[in-house]
Amino acid sequence: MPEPVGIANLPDQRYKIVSKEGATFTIMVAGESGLGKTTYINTLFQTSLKSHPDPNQRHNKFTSPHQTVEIDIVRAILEEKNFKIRLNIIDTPGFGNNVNNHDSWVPIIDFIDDQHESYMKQEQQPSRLAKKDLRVHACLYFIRPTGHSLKPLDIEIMKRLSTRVNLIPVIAKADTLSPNELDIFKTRIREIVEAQDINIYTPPLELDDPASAEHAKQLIESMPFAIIGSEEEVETAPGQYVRGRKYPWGVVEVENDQHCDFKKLRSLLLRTNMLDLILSTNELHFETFRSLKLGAEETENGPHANGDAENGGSSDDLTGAGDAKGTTSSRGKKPRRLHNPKFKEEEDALKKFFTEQVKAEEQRFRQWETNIINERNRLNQDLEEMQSKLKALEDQVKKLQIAKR
Ligand SMILES: Nc1nc2c(ncn2[C@@H]2O[C@H](COP(=O)(O)OP(=O)(O)OP(=O)(O)O)[C@@H](O)[C@H]2O)c(=O)[nH]1
Ligand SMILES: [Mg+2]
Repeated sequence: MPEPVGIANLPDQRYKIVSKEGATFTIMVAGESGLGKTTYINTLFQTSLKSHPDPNQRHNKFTSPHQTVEIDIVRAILEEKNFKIRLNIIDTPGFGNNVNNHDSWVPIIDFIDDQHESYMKQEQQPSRLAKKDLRVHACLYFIRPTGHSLKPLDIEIMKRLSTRVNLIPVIAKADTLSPNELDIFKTRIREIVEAQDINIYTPPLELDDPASAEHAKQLIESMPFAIIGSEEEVETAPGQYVRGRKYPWGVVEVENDQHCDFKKLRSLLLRTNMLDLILSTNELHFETFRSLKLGAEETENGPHANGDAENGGSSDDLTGAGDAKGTTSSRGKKPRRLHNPKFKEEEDALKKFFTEQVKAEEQRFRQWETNIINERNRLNQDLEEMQSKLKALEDQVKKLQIAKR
């Protein structure tokens, strides 16, 4: 890396914890298409860590030539002094261009869940071999710099992400908003995040260390971070080049705190909060995933069941707690949906949809029943009127017949 990231500057204790085996750190970028996710990755590491796809190899020539088309993992080793970090950067295809946007972001959620699941399976193996760990420690969610509000799609995706990973919302292409617009936009996003109960990552305030508490406070106040990405260096003064974007009216500098929050976010990710992101992923998100999954198994098996059906079974299912107990159950293969929090969410949504449909149908049926009863009453009334008319006519006929005689 051209620039030291400062991991060696971590406080001593943290340094020891992480440096024993080095650390694995995984960052994911997600958000609508064309917001500069791939560019950001390259800006963060000041190199073309990631090449943009070849436009000629794309299936759909109508989309932007740089568009990322599949989930893409770039691996790198960060080294500083004798300190090593295995870094994984997960670039995801942007969504928001399609008619059915649902399909385009489900793979991202799946990816996150699958990594938790894969890690959980490895933990349950007796082997002490180094685990392959691609659990996402920080997910940067790119928000379009509209200056207005968050889209319902953003809210929905952020909600789902925030229950799974450390979610860090960022305002993309901050150079397209004026400082005033940016302030208003930030406030609005913070309000929506709060109102919608979206659980975004908040750096912990370590009150016993005033300097780091102050830094954390600044980071919290800057959320959502406004970022600018650029893969080029531009000239600010003769012979002086910086990362930035050149406009007719001047240059916006990526690493200038007056222009955007790029440096703050980089510091959070690669220096001050890397360890907290790693630990909270393990202690909060991974544990939530694990207990949801085991909870689902328990519910299914009953509290006393050993549930070892998967031991020799499907690779889809988890080798659950039953593995340790070593008993064999005659239970068949469990449906996977009960094991995965994502499916639980979908199941709940389906249940809600189904209940609403049933209610609507019931309502329709009641209305139809009322209409039929009304119609029957009307017809009965008509019939009675006709009958009395008929009776009157018959009486008239009788009278006439008597008169004739
Ligand atoms: N003005 C401005 N343009 C940017 C910024 N970052 C990236 N861009 C431009 O936006 C375009 C899209 O950038 P990408 O990095 O390919 O966007 P992406 O989010 O990876 O897009 P997908 O792969 O389709 O999801 C490119 O032309 C970039 O040069 C920024 O901070 N400001
Ligand atoms: Mg991309």
